Amino acid sequence: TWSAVPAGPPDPILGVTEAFKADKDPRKINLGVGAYRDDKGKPYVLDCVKKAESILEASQQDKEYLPITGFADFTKNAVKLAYGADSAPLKAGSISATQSISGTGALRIGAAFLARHYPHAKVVYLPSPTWGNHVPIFRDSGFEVRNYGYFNPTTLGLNFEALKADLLTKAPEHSVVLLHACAHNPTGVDPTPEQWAEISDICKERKLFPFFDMAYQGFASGSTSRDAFAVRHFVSQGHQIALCQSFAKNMGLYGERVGAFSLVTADPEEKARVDSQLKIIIRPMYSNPPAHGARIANTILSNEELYAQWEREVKGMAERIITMRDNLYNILTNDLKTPGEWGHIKSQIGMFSFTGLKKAQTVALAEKAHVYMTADGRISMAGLNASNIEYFAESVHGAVKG
Ligand code: PLP
Ligand code: TYF
Repeated sequence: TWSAVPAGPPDPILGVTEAFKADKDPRKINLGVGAYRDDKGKPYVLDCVKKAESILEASQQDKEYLPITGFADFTKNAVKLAYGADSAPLKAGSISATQSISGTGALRIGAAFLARHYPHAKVVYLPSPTWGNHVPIFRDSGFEVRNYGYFNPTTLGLNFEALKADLLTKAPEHSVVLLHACAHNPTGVDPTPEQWAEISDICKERKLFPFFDMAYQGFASGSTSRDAFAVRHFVSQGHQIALCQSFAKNMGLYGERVGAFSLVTADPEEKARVDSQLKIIIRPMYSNPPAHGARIANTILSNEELYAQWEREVKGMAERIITMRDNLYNILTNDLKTPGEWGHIKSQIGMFSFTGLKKAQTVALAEKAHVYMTADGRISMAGLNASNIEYFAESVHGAVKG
């Protein structure tokens, strides 16, 4: 029956972990997948998460199904975290929201909702480059996928002129524009607040639909409200955005699959109609989402003490990553005098650095130095720590000198 099924390629990001696992060298380093590691290189369960779990354990929850759109208290608090307690549509009761299977599931629900109900051509503009999974998510949902200029490989910074030109002159009116709310994956390059304001104006002028993917709130700057700037600015300008949230990175709840999808609507009556259609989209997909992770996240979001502790812990993760950026820059530039300009390692934001290493160099690093990263030269900064950063920098030095 399946004799005509062709073998597919491995996932470009998760395939790196497979190659890393197969490597037996004790010096090996995995900087592929974007998952936080502590300063010992170990996965990190936040203390606020452990406390929330013991509160839940003591409260003896049953295992009943959640409603189709999930745990309502959780989505309410997730939306408040993103839009801000003062958000006008939040206060007006016009934000439609549902729990989702983390950020990926939020994107899938959003794309499916737009594919069915957005009353214009299904064309989405993704930044070039973007998170690899964005392309199949939108394509599998029936969208035509196009790109807008984002990264300048020469400056290793934002190509704002190309971004503006593409949104102003190339994207047809009513195109959907995917925006990384903060900590752009894979480049680590974000627009400035002034540039965000311009992008918001362009979207308004060109009637583009802003679709935000926020997978790293708190991770970019260490402050959840600063990282929500773009989302809140667009909403303050009257944009009726779509928003995907993930609690994988900022609460370290990766495998628990905790997220939310929301849409700003015109008023509570429109919201109620959108709510009903979100249920109709989700019911045949997976009926209802898992409960445990959303209960953990809501326990933290709704408890003042745990919330304050969470903010400190997110900040701690963000700061450790920033320290690794400084250290890596210093070792390459000052100690090893590695050829090239490495300032971008410090200026880039969030989980990743887009090193500028070429594909051949990444292959050589894996084969000769047992150092693994994605082929586009992206490294997960969280994979670095005091024990491996010098070996990593020396390996990069070797790869650059050839
Ligand atoms: N969007 C972006 C840009 C991401 O980097 C990620 C995770 O790496 C996600 C969405 C979704 O991840 P998850 O489904 O684990 O929440
Ligand atoms: O490192 C990245 O960019 C992500 C990480 O189910 C990831 O691809 C891994 C697994 C997953 C979602 C995101």
